[in-house]
Amino acid sequence: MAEIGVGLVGYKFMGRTHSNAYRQVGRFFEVDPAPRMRAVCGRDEASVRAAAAQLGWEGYETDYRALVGRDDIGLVDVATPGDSHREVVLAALDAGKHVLCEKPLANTLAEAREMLAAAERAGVVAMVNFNYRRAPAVQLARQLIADGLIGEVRHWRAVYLQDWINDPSFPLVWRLQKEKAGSGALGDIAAHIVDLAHFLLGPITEVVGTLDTFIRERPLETASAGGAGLSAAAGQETGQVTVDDATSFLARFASGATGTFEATRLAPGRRNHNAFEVNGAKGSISFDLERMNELEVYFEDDPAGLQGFRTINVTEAVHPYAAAWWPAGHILGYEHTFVHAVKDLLDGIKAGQTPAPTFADGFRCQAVLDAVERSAATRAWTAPAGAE
Ligand code: SOE
Repeated sequence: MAEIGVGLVGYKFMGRTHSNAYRQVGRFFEVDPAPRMRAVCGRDEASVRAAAAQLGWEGYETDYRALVGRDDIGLVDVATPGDSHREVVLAALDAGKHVLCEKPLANTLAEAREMLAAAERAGVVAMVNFNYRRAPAVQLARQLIADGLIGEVRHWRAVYLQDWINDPSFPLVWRLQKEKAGSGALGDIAAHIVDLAHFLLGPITEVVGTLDTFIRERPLETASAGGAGLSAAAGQETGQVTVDDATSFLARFASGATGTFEATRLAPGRRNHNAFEVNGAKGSISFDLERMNELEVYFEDDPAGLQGFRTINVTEAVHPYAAAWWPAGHILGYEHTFVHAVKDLLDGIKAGQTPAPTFADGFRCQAVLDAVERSAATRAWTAPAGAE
């Protein structure tokens, strides 16, 4: 069996989900090449050494340039904050490596355009990890829509609601700083529902939206506060939040459908509520990530008196990815979406064809985010820019 050396840049939340995916994928799927977990990379040597041992990497690097230069690494996985996606991805592409880059592709449209052009020149596999496409229920939703089971699609309605920064004493972490994160809820979680909209309904042609920041000042993050999520010490220095807490926008699709999007990280009780509903002429489909194994469907053609939303438990062997895991009803979780993404990535490397979402898909998402930002400033309907 062929192997491909993997180098992972970043070892926090996304680094852990990706590491788990590389460890698990060959145990549940036929993969060729199989991933060889060569090295994880991070600037702090003590932390990245510990992460390598904990997450199953053979070694570690403290400079991404050393990682991308290694002959025993053929795939570079970028799981860092958005402000380093461009430099690491360009270095990996320049070294002729295949690339998996976490979402969103970049912090700005200009960066995304440059990364897309570099990927096209490099002629390698270059994929963006919008992992929710690979929930079996989302894959089933796409099949139902593509097969015409709900007829002409008229409405897309999606929310992505979290509450992890609702406490004003939550410190000013990197996701709340524009120079590191690029944007707030817009690029972090609205990006997911934009990508899902593209996946299920196709291109978005114009948007009009708002961006709001409710908590504008937060305590600086210090070691004494125990890190992110713990109340800062009294009298601690504060800093300005420079990104949006929330965004809402309307969209028109090339298909003629209309869409509404809302994303916020200040919705108390909503831990990771990524949900969408699609209404067609002959039926509706509804998905909620917090009930990831279920898909709610409604078909107009059901017999009168028996019409109503029904819940499909998307764990049958006939459902996407499900046969690799457990018997029907033994449900999957968030981490399995990353295993599915890595499985498809490895298949793509074998075939010499980048699986969706490609960098072009990542650029298309970034263009919608950019259009929302511009429309929030002008209060006007705004078309996403093209790649040229
Ligand atoms: C934080 O909002 C976050 O970790 C996102 O960055 C991820 O993309 C999402 O899957 C879970 O929430």
